[in-house]
Amino acid sequence: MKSVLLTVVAFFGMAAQAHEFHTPNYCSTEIKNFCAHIGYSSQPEVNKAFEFVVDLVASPDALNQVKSAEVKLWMPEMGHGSSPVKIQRLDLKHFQVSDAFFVMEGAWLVKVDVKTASGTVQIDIPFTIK
Ligand SMILES: [Cu+2]
Repeated sequence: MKSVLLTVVAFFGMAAQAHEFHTPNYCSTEIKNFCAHIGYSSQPEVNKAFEFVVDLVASPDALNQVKSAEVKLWMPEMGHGSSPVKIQRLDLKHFQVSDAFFVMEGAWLVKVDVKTASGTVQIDIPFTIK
């Protein structure tokens, strides 16, 4: 039974990593060594529902303090966002995001708000839509 459980954990751990594309890591400007990137399997297209996974990169202690996360899509040069996304936690460090609509080409930020026991960690992940 224990080995079955370990196999299942290993499988989902791998599945969460199995993305063809990744952004670099970007880190909180306030909390040291708390970073994140996104992974995705197909390239985003304007106005088409896009799915990606937010992968938090932090110490095990920090990850254990994470309660939830929120994601917003924002176009800083133009001062507008997009419709709310769906977000679901997959495991300690991975969050599945769906219904993400980049409504125009250009420079976007995937704004990640990580809610922890001691406050919110903000991480902006630049993401360009061509
Ligand atoms: Cu815009």
